[in-house]
Amino acid sequence: MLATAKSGGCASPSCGLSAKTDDMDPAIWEKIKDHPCYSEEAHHYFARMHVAVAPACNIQCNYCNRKYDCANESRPGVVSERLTPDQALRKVIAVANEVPQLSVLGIAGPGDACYDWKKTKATFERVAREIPDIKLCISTNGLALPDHVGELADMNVDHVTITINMIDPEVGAKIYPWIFYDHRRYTGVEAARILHQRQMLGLEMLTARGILTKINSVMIPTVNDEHLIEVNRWVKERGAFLHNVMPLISDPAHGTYFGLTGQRGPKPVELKALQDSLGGGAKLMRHCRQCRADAVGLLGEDRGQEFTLDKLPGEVIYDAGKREAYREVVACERGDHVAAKSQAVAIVKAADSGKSLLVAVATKGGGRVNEHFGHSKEFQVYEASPRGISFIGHRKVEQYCLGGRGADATLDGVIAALERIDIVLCAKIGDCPKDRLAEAGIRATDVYGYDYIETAISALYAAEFGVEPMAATA
Ligand code: CLF
Ligand code: SF4
Repeated sequence: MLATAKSGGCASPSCGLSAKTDDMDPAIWEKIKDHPCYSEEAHHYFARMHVAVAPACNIQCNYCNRKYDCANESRPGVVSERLTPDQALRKVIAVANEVPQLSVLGIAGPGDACYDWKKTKATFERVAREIPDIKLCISTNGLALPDHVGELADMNVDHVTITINMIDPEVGAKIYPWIFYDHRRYTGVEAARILHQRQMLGLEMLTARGILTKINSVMIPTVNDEHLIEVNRWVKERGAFLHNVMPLISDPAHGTYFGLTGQRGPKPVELKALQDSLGGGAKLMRHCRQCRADAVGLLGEDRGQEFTLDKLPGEVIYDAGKREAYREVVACERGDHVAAKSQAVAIVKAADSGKSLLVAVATKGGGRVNEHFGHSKEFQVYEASPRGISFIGHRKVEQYCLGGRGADATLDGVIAALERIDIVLCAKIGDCPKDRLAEAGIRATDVYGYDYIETAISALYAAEFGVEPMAATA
């Protein structure tokens, strides 16, 4: 069931261990342990789905074109179809029956989930009746949020994302040309000031009710990049649980104001530098995939096209069996993974080499090196250093090998995306791509195929810097 686990049964002494840190409140751990966005560890095991029930929006962002997904939570790309709450319920049940990893239902547009409130609420109520253990999650620009915090709490919505790009209305005026609030349209600094006040009020109300809040910020070079350090401080002071700084995606083809005026997005190295400088603020999320408003699956995979309305059965009845069985397997696998990870981190720290390694990993989930190089659509990037082993992001690529054949031009793109990576870990790689990577100064190996990612990295680090390697985890 867990494609990545090596056995079905569980006889492991570490079964039941978790990545909960000693200082984490158990109630908070309960809320995040299966949420792929709120827990980096959970994103190896659990999936989210978005239902595009909320098309209307009450503001204009300069990085958004209404024909495209909400940039609050999604990369630009048209939503395949908008759904009514009844259609959404049918889709959620169909996905829950087929995708046992499903743990979260999110509403992230394509407009604003709080502004298009009736549809958001109706969808959550229907789904919660049928699948009571699914986590409910929304994303909003915050303008209408304070009007609905009470109802969100009543519906047990434990996770809310607010996109906050500024705390200074002068900066905001460069991002938001207008808002529609209290039956009126506002523009310029006045619009940004109202939006800012409503965002802060909403955040404080959520914090007061114990609802976990994640702040998404779009990093826009020369507009709000340095300003996001201030934003980070403000949201932390108001109880934000996570801060997710995402790169602006800007392309003239998307028809957005920023795209058409040539505003560029940040380079990966600029994004990393900003994220690193936010070390002292709210906890940082680095594994966001800027998903579509109709995404389905593990973060980094999109199975949405398997579940379009025309492919859904006319009638669906929820079968809890698959999800329950999957959770039992994951509980075991995860315990093993946590134990292996802590051993791996100890080895890297003990090496005390003063060196770092940037490692790109081909994985299809489960926290293991378990994807072929040529089948990867993204690589997860880890840094091993005297501080331990950290997940620092991902690199999206075009799949190099299709139907058993690899295309040279695609491989060029993959190699370019792996710039500055020291070593690629994968389950299988052929001589041709390996040699081409080597020409670009990037090593690649499949020696650690199917090991836990951290176990593989620690063994690699040990081999690289002359310390005793740990045994591979079975
Ligand atoms: Fe969706 Fe957002 Fe909930 Fe996650 S996504 S509404 S918190 S369930 Fe996650 Fe996607 Fe990033 Fe959003 S990876 S864009 S942070
Ligand atoms: Fe677009 Fe979302 Fe901004 Fe509304 S809040 S304008 S839908 S990015």
